[in-house]
Amino acid sequence: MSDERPTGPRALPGREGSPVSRAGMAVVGVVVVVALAVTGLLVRPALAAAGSPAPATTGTPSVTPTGHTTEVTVKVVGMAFMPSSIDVPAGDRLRITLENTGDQRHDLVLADGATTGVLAPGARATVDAGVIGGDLEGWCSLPGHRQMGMVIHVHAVGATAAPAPTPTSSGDGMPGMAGGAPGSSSAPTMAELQQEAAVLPAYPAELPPLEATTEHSYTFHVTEAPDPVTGALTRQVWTYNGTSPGPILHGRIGDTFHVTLVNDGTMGHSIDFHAGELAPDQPMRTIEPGQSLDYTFTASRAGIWMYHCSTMPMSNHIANGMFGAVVIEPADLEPVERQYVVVQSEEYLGADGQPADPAKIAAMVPDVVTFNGRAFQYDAHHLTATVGQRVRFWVLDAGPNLALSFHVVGAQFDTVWSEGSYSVRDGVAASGAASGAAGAQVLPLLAAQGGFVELVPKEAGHYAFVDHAMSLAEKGAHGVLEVTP
Ligand SMILES: [Cu+2]
Repeated sequence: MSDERPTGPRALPGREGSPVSRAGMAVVGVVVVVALAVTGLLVRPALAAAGSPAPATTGTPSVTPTGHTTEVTVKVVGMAFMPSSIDVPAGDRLRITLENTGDQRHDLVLADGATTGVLAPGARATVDAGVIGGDLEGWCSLPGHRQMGMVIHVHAVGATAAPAPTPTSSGDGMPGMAGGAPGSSSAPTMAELQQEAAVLPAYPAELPPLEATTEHSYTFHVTEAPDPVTGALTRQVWTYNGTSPGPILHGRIGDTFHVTLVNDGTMGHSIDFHAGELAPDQPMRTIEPGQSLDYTFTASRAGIWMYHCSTMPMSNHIANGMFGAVVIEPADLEPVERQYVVVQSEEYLGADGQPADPAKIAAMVPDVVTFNGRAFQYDAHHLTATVGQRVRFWVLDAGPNLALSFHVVGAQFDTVWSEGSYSVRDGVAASGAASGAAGAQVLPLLAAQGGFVELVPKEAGHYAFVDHAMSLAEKGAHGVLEVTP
């Protein structure tokens, strides 16, 4: 044979390759020859004239079409394409069939714009990459999937010119990535965030009252909808029941919670309650749009427990708003006059109207940091107490990434409870310091940690509560407790 070029996909070491067939497309070949004779240029116009909807020839515009087609089947394994690298003889037409063997929706988008469209689990579709004249990149365009490694590389074997440049995007910087990622927005100013917080209602920070029952039933509807960040910028927020954080649940040790999760979104979602102990396989599984699942757990330990979407990439689903808190009181907790819930989270702004920028999430440098889902909202809408009242703040760090150093300006905490135990209670240190002389200035929390603090303001005034990682407070993790006489 005169043709000794490699024709198949290049399987990764130790991994199974995909079936390849080489179709001798005589008809196409004839069309190509005619096209070259007429135009002296490329195959694409002629193919389009012949009725092919395929995209433009990729890479260098000087390849000679072979008239052959390389066909490759690509599967989904975890958050990767398999194979992730395909060798194609330069000049061959490439057709990639994507079989979505994953557990959530995926697609394959090529750098020239050709796409399979979004495929549900179990579905398959074929994308025509056109005649391959140079190397070509492809990726899954669902939010964060490309950054997780869902990238495919097409190598044009025998191409003489340099590979065609692929566009890059702002905020890019992931290895193996180039082009196609969503754009991003620059960080809003403090004034812009404060102005928006003032015109929007605040998320209710009061801890919902305990119910008489020990059995609690909820339905959580997943939504995906735009939410204003500033007067000129919106982001897409993914929620449980339309708010981020989702509903704050409140119960006692031994209570049972029944949650029906309904996915009203456009992609796979799920939920993971830290407040329960169970095998995650079924209740935490990802469900398709239109599907629902039942999740029942019994709260056997006290705490302010995070819940969140656990669909990959979790960093993106949490950063896009899918988190909330379950407050389970310690058995001997005393009543207080005021109880507030503060959940910190980070925003990594994508393009206007779009979900978070995955590259910013990976870099862990947020544009905005919020208490209860909106920057500075309790500066515009104060939390309140009166002098001498005992105020309990339940605090959760939803992340997805950064720590929280919760502090109330002008106050000291005489009670600090975190992750299962008191370090200080009514001014007595757990370590046995002198009665009434112990206190704390911050409640330190890593991502997903929670606890509560108590303070008794002695004077009227405006007590700012902040993340004492001050750059994060300046990005929005800041509010005011207004104490009146
Ligand atoms: Cu989700």
